[in-house]
Amino acid sequence: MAESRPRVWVSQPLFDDIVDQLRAHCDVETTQAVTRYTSTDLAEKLASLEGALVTLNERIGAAEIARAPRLRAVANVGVGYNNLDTAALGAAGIAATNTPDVLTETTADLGFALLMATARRITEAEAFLRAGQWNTWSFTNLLGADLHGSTLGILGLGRIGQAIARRARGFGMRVLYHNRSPLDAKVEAELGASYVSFDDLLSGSDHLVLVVPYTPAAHHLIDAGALAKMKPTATLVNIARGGLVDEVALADALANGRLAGAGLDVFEGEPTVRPELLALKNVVLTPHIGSASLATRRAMVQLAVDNLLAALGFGPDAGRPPCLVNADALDAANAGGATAGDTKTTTIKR
Ligand code: 8YV
Repeated sequence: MAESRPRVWVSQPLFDDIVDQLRAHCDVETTQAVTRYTSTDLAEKLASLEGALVTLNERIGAAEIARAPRLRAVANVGVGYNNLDTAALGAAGIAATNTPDVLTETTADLGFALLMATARRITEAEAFLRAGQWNTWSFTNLLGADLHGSTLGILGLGRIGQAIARRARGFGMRVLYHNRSPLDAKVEAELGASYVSFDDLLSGSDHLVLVVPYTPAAHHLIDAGALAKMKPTATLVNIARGGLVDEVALADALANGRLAGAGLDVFEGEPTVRPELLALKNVVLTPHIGSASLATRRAMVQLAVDNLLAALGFGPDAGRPPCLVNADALDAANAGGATAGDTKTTTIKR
C-alpha cells in the first residue's frame, strides 16, 4: 500500500510559488486571508497535521499541540521564535525551525533607518511639512542629533547586531556592545566594537539599538531604571521584540524629556500600539517591517519550506532540517522514550 502523504498547513498567505514546492511531497492547506488564530483555532488545526509553516503571530505551545499526535514539524518564518514553546514541542517529538541569516542585512538596514530617522526626527519633520507648517520655520527648528562621530550602543552583538556595527563604522561611530559574554577579540577588532557592562552601555550610548532575542528573562530589560541610566539626549531603537521594553516607562521618559527619541519596529501588544506612544512626536513607529524587503521575505519563506520538507524527511536535507532550534529537547525526548505515541515517526537525524 502506498504511504499517505503528510498533511501540512501554511497559516498565512505567503508566496504561493514558493509554498507550492511543498506539494511535491505533501497535501498542503493554505489560506488566502491574513488570519488571527486563537489558541483553540490552532489546536483544532494542528490536530490533523504532520507539519505546519507559521509566522510569529501563531503562538504554539503545549496547549496547541495537545491533540496533535501526528505533528512532526513546525517551521517558523522568522529568525525569532519566541512564539514557539520549543521545549514543549521537542518533548512531543516535534521539530521546530527558524529562518536565520537570510534576513540579517535587511534587518540591519531597517535598524539603521530607524537610528537615522529617530536621531534626525524624520517623521516629525515630514508631519510638520505635511501639516503646512513650513511657513513657521525657524533656524532652530527640528534640530536633531548626529550619528557620525557619536557612540552607538548595541545590545546583542549577534548576526544582526554585527551587521549594524559594520554599518556604524562607515558612519564614523564608536561602537559599544553588551552580550552575555564578550565576543572573540578578533571579531571585536574586525567590527571595531568594545564590550562594556549593561549599565555602561546604557550610560555611554548616544544611540542604543536593541537586537537581543526575547526570552522571559529579558522581559522589560529596558525598564524605568534602565531608562534613567541613559543620557537624556540619547535615542533608543528596538528592532527585536516589544517585550524587551517597558513601554509605559518609555513613553513617560520620552514625554518628560528624560530621553530624546525612540524608533520602534516592535511592540508588546502587536498589532496594537499603546496610545501613549502614538501621542508622542519624538517616536518613529513602524509595523514590524525589519525583514520586509521582497527578496528577503521570499528567502525566508524558501528557507522555512526547505526546513519543513527536511524535517518531514524530504529533499536534499531529508531528516536534517538546516535550522533546527530544539535539538536538545528532541534528543531528550528520544533518549527518554518518545512521548509521541505510535502515530508519529520522528525522522530527525542527530
Ligand atoms: C518576522 C522577525 O519574522 O524574523 C523575525 O524574528 O521578527 C521578522 O522578520 C516577520 O515580521 C514575519 O513574521
